[in-house]
Amino acid sequence: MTTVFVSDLHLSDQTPAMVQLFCSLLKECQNQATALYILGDFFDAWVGDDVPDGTAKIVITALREATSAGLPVAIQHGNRDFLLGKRFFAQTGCTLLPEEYLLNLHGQPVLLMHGDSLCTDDLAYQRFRKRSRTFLAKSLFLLRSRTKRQAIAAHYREKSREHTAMTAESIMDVTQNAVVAIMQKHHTLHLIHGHTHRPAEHVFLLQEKEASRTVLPAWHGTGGALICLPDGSRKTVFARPGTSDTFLGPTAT
Ligand SMILES: [Mn+2]
Repeated sequence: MTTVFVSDLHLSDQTPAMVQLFCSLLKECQNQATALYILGDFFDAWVGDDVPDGTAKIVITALREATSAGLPVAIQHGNRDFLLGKRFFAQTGCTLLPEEYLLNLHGQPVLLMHGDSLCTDDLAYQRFRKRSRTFLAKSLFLLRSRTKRQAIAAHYREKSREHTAMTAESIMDVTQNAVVAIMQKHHTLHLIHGHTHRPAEHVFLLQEKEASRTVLPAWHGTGGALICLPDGSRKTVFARPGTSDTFLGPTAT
């Protein structure tokens, strides 16, 4: 059976085709996968578990169905949806994974992360990240009205767009130093993350052993997923919404 990894779907009311594509991925996983891992930025924005918007309602219902049918779905926070909270996980039956999660994948330890904490050259972002993730900052934010929270989130998205436009590409990527340090900390030779929207398989030496870092694709116009098979092989597959494309191929009969 296969294990499926996705990240950076950035689902919102503005992306109905991607929401539908995710629901069809869930169905495929329900039939053909042992587990689904969502490594952050599942939603383009999440300002609290109360009063979910249309997209959130559709996704919560679909997740509930999939987990009730026996599919384990595990989720990590991304920088856009780190406020996904207890109520969301209770409603969907999904599991919240910590920021750094070491998975035993078919006998091999694999580190799962969203990836934003690895962009250590982006000092402005790391400062913001630290400030916004404290218990106090999150609690104060959640005390505000939903309208105010949405306005604040929109403001930060705009600031993020400006920052992205003004900052060199290399600064917004992960740094190899951070990658090596985190992999050594967890004694693993394989890291899977998202966040940078630069899907790739990077192979390098780590203490004289071959190590790899798989970067998951973002769902821009096309959906993408990493498929890992029990024999240790893996591939990134893409599916276009509104077509007969599938992520896992035809159901075996
Ligand atoms: Mn991200």
